[in-house]
Amino acid sequence: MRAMIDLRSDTVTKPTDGMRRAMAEAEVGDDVYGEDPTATRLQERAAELLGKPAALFVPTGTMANQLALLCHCERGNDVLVGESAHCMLYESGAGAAWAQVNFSVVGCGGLFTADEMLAAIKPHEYHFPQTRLCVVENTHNRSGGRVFAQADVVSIGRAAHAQGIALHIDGARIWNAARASGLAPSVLAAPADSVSACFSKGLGAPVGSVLAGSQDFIRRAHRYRKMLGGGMRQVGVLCAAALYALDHHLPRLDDDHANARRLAEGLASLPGVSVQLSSVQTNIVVFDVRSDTARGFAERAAELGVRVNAIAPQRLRAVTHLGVTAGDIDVALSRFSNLAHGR
Ligand code: TLP
Repeated sequence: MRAMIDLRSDTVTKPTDGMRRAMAEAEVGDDVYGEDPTATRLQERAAELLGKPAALFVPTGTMANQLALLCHCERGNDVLVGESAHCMLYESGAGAAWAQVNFSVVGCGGLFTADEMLAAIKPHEYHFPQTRLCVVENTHNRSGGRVFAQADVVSIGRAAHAQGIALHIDGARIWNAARASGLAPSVLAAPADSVSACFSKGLGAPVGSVLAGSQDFIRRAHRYRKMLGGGMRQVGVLCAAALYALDHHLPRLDDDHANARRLAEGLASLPGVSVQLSSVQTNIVVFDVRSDTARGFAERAAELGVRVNAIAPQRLRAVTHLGVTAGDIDVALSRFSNLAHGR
């Protein structure tokens, strides 16, 4: 039987043997009592990497983003986001349910400039929701893993702060943005008041994200985490996987980026398939199909042994990760080629 090549997401990775050993050997304690040394170590390490005074381990990127909304905003506040932002569109309405915020989309395509952000701020007049927060998603998932130009993030941060608006970076894939831009995560996060980052995507840990910010911000986030049922006990088992990922899996993200490019170039050469190659900057490839629906294409691809996600009627997403080699990409391309040629 041919092996399935799973390109649906970088969340599908399984912990490596080394990571499992690190988890098994983790020193643990009850983190609700603040007594898990591995959790403490990870939080300190993440805070340092992201250049913030404090950090909090959370189970998911969704919880990290939602804690940020809860900490920065009051009910009814306006949050400026790029098109198709994860915290607006893919968190099951949590922003409306918990922080109870209003989202306004800035610009087109997910990335935006300070001028576009300034134009979206609501007037200080009682008909309008008051803009309190801006969220930059770096890399931007839905637009194909594109990296924000750092000069834009710096200008957005300055402009937001001058208007009394906070900046949060949804850095679920900030590690990919760092490798692709050559800038340290702390530099990428510097313009922001808070930043979230995931260990369970390209870094290959089974569970876990982190939220970083000021001491006071993290103290408040810690309370909200508890309220949402995210107070965890011997969580060092999971934090050990994240620490292992930080020690071993950061530079290899370059392989994922090279594999994504290889995949994108191969897909672009197939009949009925189009890819905007300039958008392929990290480990995500968004592509369009003409002669089939995206859903139909995904179903037939799965029958041939490649899994991808349909994300719009004619649009699909493929994501490279540590479970996929350059050889797998070539196999995936030959299966896609059979599909595109109706073989
Ligand atoms: N993204 C997942 C799905 O939810 C779509 C994926 O497969 O890409 N921010 C960004 C930018 C994300 O891409 C994701 C997950 C999250 C936050 C949420 O992370 P989790 O899944 O850990 O809650």
